[in-house]
Formats: sequence, C-alpha cells, structure tokens
Amino acid sequence: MLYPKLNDARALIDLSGIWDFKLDDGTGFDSGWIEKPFLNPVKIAVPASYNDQIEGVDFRDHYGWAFYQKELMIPQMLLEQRIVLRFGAVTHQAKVYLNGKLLCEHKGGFLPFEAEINGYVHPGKNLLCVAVDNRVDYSTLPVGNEVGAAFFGADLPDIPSVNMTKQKPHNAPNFDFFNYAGIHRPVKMYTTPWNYIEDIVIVPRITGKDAEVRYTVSCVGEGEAFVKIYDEEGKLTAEASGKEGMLSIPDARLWEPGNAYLYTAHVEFGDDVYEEEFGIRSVEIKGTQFLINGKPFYFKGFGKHEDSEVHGRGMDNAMNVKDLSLMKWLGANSFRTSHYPYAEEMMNLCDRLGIVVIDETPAVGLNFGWNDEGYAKFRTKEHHEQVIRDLIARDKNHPCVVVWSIANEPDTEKQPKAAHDYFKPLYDLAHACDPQNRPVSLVICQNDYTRDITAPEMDIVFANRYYGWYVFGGDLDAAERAMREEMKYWKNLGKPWMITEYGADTVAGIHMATPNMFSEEYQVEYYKRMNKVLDECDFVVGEHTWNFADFATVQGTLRVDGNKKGMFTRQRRPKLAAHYFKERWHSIPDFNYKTAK
Ligand code: BDP
Repeated sequence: MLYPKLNDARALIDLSGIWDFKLDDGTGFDSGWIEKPFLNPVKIAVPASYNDQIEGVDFRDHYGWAFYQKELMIPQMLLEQRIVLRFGAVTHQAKVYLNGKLLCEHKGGFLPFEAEINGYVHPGKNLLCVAVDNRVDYSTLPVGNEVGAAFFGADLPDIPSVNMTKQKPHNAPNFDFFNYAGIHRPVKMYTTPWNYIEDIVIVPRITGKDAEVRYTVSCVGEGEAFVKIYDEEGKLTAEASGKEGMLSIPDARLWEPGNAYLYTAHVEFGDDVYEEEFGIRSVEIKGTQFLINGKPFYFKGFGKHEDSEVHGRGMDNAMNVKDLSLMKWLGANSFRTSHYPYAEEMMNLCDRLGIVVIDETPAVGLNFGWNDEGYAKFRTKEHHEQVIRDLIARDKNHPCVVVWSIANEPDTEKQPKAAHDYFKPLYDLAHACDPQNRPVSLVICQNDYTRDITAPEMDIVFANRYYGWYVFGGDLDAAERAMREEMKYWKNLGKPWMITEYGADTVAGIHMATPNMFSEEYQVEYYKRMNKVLDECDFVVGEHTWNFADFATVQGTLRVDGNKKGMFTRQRRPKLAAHYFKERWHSIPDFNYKTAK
C-alpha cells in the first residue's frame, strides 16, 4: 500500500487536529451518533490515544466502542478526482461512516486502511464518524484474556465479598503494555486521477559494482507506465517503460546501516505520478552469520514501544526523531518494532537515517497464562495471516526492514506440535508474501527451550531471556551460569542467534554501592554479566535490550507506574545503563564484530 504523498497529480489533506468525541454508553450505534453531530462533545486530539487526554477512570479504562466525529469539508474541485480517505492506524477495530453511511470497517490496530469516498460525499459539509473498539480477546492481535466476569469468578471460592462478578466488564490484556486505543496515526484525504497507480514493488539486487532493480507497477485503468530512477543528487540513472521490468544502475551506491543512500523511483501512469524511495542493499543468512551487503552485521539496539506521556501510543514525530537521535548517541544501529507494526512515518525516518529494523506483527499474547487450554482456544489464525500480508504489503520496499518477526513470545513449549502447526504455515506465508524474501522468525520466551521445535526452523533465532530478573533475580552468578549453559544448546543449531530482549526493572534515581534489584547499578551489573556471555558466542549476531524507555502497562502488583526496564525514563532521560552501553556500542562495529575476534 502506497504512503499518501502530495505531488503534481495528487492532492493531500491532513485531517489531524481536534475532533469531537464520545465514549459509547451502550446506545452509540442506535441513537444516531453516526448520523448527527454530537451535542456537547468532548474535544480530543487526533492522532493520539484517547485514554490519557481526559481525566478519569472512565476514559483511561474504557471498555468497548468510542466515537469520533469531524466535519469534513469537500471542495467541489476535489470531486473531479478520485478521493481516498486513509487511516494510518485505528486501534483495534474501526467502523467508518460518512454522512451516516458505512464506508468501511477494519480489524487490527496497527496497519493502515483506506477507502474511496466519492460516492459518499457532496461538495461542502459532510459528517465523518469513526467508531473505535478497544476490546481484545482470543480472536484479536494482540490477544486479550476473555475475562467475562462469570468466567473469572468461576475459579473463586464462593465468598460474597470477593466474588468477581462485582467487576465491570474490562479488558484483560495478555500482554505487558497499556492497551491504548483511538485514532493513533494520521488521517489523510488524498486524490488520484481516475486511472491511477495502486502499488509499486521494488526488488534491488547487487551485481558487483552495479545493481539491478526489478520493478512492478500495479495500476487501475488504461495507460502506459514509465519509470525513472534518480539518485540523491537528482541525477537520472536509469529509465524504462512498462508495468514491470528490470533497470540497471551502474556504480550503485548502497544503503548501509548508519550510512543510508536512497534512490527515487519516479513512476508515471497516464495522468498519475508517484515517487517511491528505495535503497539498494542485500540481506542474507550464511551459516551463523547475518549478512547485510555481504558483510556480517551485529545488531545493537532495543526492543521499543510507541509510548509517551499524554500521546499514549499516538504517532509523535518529535518523539520518533528524538528516539532515533538517542540511538545514534548510544551507538545503536537497530530496533525491533515490538510488539506491533510502527507508524509509517517512523519507517520512513529509519530508511533515511540508516537504522535497521526488525519488523514485528501485533501477534503478542499467544501464550496460555493461567488458563491451560492451549492453542485450541485462539481464534487468531486468519487474522494473523491477514496482518502478515498487510504488514509486508505496507513495508516491502523499506530498505531499513531486514527481518520479519511474525510473533512475540508465543508458547512454543507446552504444546510444541500445536505451536509448530500454527506457526510454520505463517513463516511460509511471510516468505511467499515478501518480494525481497527477507529472513523470517518469531521471538521465543524463556521456557524449556529443548522442547521447542518451532524456533529451530526459523531463519534466525530470536530469544528473550531474563536470567537475573524473572529467573535467578538478584543472583547474577547463577544468572550468568544459566545463560552460558543455555548457549551451549544453541551453538549446536548452527544458525544465527540474537537476544531480542533482556533487562531488569530499574527505578531512575535508586542508587546503591552494593547493587540490589531495581537500582541503576543492578541494571548495569546485570547487562555486564549477560554481555560477557554473549561476547563469548560467535553465533550471537546481536543484542537488543528491553526496553528503550520505561513505558505504561496495565496496573498490577508487578508494575510500579509501568514497566521500568527502560534504558531511558519515559521522558527519555538516560539511566546509568545508557552510559555503560554508550561506551560498549561505540566500541562494537556494525560489521565484522565477531569475525574480527
Ligand atoms: C517479555 C515481553 C515484554 C515484557 C517483558 C517484561 O516480551 O512485552 O514487557 O517480558 O516483562 O516477556 O518486561
């Protein structure tokens, strides 16, 4: 899916701003909320989560539908073209109405969707209404526990005062981040000519000093397609006609981590024009190495979240720029979009700044928790297939993306065969969808790894490990021994292995000469011990700490004002560990770290 752009052929209108808003009271769909402007609406900013913008538990912990409205002015001249309304992401489910009529519906809170609106609007004032559902359950990604009051209560002794049927229906996320909701990413209206470019696929291949670029342009309507490739100085380097073909780029400049170079494919089709940026780089796995442009790459960076005060999970360009700037400051070169696809604006920035991305689907929470029915309970398969298709369709041309992560911490141990039957087809699907055929993996959790038959079949092993925190918390000697012991097992697999999460909750400001858990010193000691083991293993191709910054979670006895495993506070102030990693990562090169030893 193309990112909306303003150009000679296309108009673009950003609908960000203050919208009208109402939480559903159970009557929203039946009492005309989608047809008539609200009386006394709440004013709310778009894009952003609604939860933290307005005070009160009702907003923060709302369960179910909420309604957004906006008056949509359509100038007559716009109607001469095809008009598309596009949402960057609405979390988790959306129904969009124009002048009371259902325009489109979308399931999944982290990927874009769009619809042509010409048949739904008239010149002048129109009413746009977006209904948003934040409920998570066994059919959604991320997964929520189905804590119907009766279900939860069923396990409890029959004591009237603690009977859980007293609880209001609420979300019970099976994941460790706050279930923010709302119109999270920009809403845009753009136009195209009636015959238009629908999609562009670019597959570069390095051939010695030169490169070949295979392209496909999908178009709607009649016409001929032309493609011109420009370099960063605006010099024409190759051109071709036809909807698919191969272009040769002599003396190609490569896209490299930390040293990005972007070409522009200028595509014309009839009256339509679109410019897609792309990079020339290769990604390949050879033995235990992860190669970018033929050289062994070492991932230094983070698992992240899209999370900040007030905005919640709302797209925040300033925060994205800041986070990448802090990564450069630290000498990091990469991150994983844990635990859902990030905003397109962030992906564009990573292309431009040469930051390497592991691109993850929203499949988190596919583990059994306290309820042991296993895989049979999940109703996610079709939706999971859909998010893999849509994620790859959105991000396929990004040079920054080097691996697809199809899930975070599913249970691959208690029912190894059921897990394999669920994930192997999804792994195959991801490969089949990606024109660049990047490596595919999933992220495994701390468990009896010897029982797992799924991870060993992935192209690279991604493992989250918490020795020294959830396992052997406070005992770093035991933690180091356990980690070293486990690595012997993985060494035999003969595949590249990367730690995708490791960390210790750390409350900024707690200092100790003899480090205890939660102190800044413990976080540093913990990382030193783990890194010692990682450095001993030549098949380890990267270290992503958990997490880049402290982030909001559901309330609970394990979380003091959120998850505190950040290397930065939620306000992006560095903890002691940031200074330790700054030194470490600036001394680890992006390429040949292990091979040079
Ligand atoms: C891992 C999860 C991550 C959590 C982290 C933690 O992948 O989402 O936030 O543990 O507990 O299991 O901090």
